[in-house]
Amino acid sequence: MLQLQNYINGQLVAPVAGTYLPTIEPATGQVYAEIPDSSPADVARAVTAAEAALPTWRMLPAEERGRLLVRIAELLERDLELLAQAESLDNGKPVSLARTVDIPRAASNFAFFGTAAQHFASETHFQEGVALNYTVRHPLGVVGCISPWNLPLYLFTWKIAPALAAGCCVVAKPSELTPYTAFLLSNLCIEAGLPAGVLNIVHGTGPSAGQAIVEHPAIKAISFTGGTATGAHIARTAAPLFKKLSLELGGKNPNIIFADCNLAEAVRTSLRSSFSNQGQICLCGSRIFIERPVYEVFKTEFLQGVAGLTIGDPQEEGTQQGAVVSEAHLRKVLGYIELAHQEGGTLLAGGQRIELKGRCAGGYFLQPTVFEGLRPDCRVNQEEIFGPVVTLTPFDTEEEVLAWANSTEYGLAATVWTSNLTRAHRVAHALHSGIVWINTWMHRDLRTPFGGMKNSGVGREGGLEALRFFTEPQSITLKL
Ligand code: TXE
Repeated sequence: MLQLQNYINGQLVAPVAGTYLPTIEPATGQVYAEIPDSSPADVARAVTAAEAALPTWRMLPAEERGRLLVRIAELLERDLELLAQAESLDNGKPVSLARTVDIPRAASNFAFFGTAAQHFASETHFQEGVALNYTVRHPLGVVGCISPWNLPLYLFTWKIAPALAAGCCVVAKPSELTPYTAFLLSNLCIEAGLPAGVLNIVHGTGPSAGQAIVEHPAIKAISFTGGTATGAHIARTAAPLFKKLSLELGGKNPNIIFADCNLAEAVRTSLRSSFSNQGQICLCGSRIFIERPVYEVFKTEFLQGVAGLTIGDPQEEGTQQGAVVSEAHLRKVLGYIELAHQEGGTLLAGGQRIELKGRCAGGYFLQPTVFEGLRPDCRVNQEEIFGPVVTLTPFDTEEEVLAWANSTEYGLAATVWTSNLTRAHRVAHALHSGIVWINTWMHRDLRTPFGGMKNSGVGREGGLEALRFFTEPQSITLKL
């Protein structure tokens, strides 16, 4: 059986305690590999290696650091097919999605921050005849990056690349549910010639390896993406240690469809924003609000689209819907479907687990599910389900839909569909949401600030925001 190893001090190493955890292929329910069940001792080794590498790495010119990151991007592109297959195996997502979204984006993350480091500038404040104030941005030091299972390599590299570009050394942990592409990345870092200790990848569970990263006194910052409850726990642990925190947490994103929009485009894109990656993207829209005059036509066309989705073995080319990530997650999502019935919802599509035949007989497949008739304040419309389940709700006025859109504890992303430019901006500004897409979804420019309001997180990733996060500003004043 495939056995993954930690990547510490430039080498692939076994965990100190010698214990491993099974990892399961969601499409089959079968164990396909084992991963180090790392303990605080492994994290301590990784931190020691990172501290030793730091003085040289931070003093390297940004151009040289950038060249290494760009080299890693090239290797990710070279191995795109292998990595896409691995991501699909590990996560249950369609291989076509991994090939077109996850892996290309992981390569872009390295290429983007490899070059961004050379464009990073700090501020100067000149007081005429009195003083010159300037800001130096020092790398923070050794930082921790903890990522989730839904977009494994995509989100792992989204944290690691800016940290390395900023001159930090990194101890990173991928989700224990999806460790495979992070392991393959270790090999590519070795091949690229990344100096030993600059990046260390420790596998294992949240309560053991993850907690040790958050608690380690030499780790200056934590960049975390995951569930809101875990984020709150990490904040409680890190706050008394005065660590810098970037938390990208859950969402319960609204799609607002006004009657004057391009309806065909809104239906097509809403299908993607509802069910891409089996609805397991923090940016997925799960509450679809439709202006009443077009409610019935939207509903009919949307349901036709849902009926046309191909669900099956993620490794088959035509598959659009793969498996959800784990049995526990499948149960969680099924629990919300049951709750939607209890809360008085009308099931319009799906609602059941799917039992496939053959290779995928034991896999965690779920029908894309649509409900209507649920109150905007019910639990199904307030809590993050993070699966292929959406609700449709008609609305009559802009005020009403804004109140509903803003009524959850989350504020990550929203989409607005309208051809009225004035309304588009007015509604966007009124949404309590870190990201608003108008007539599109998941359109990403890596320079823009990425993150959520309210319980969707603290801080922003992306572009200069990420480089600022991983650096410590120092203000220096020279009297003239
Ligand atoms: O994520 P966790 P889970 C949401 C989604 C999902 C729910 C729970 O609603 O159903 O969260 O998912 C590590 N110290 N999202 O439980 O636990 C863990 O090992 C340090 C939204 O699977 O948040 C993994 O690497 N680390 C989301 C990472 O945290 C800890 C993506 C995320 O796992 C830790 C994923 C600890 N004490 C889930 N405990 C998004 N925003 O995209 C766990 N971890």
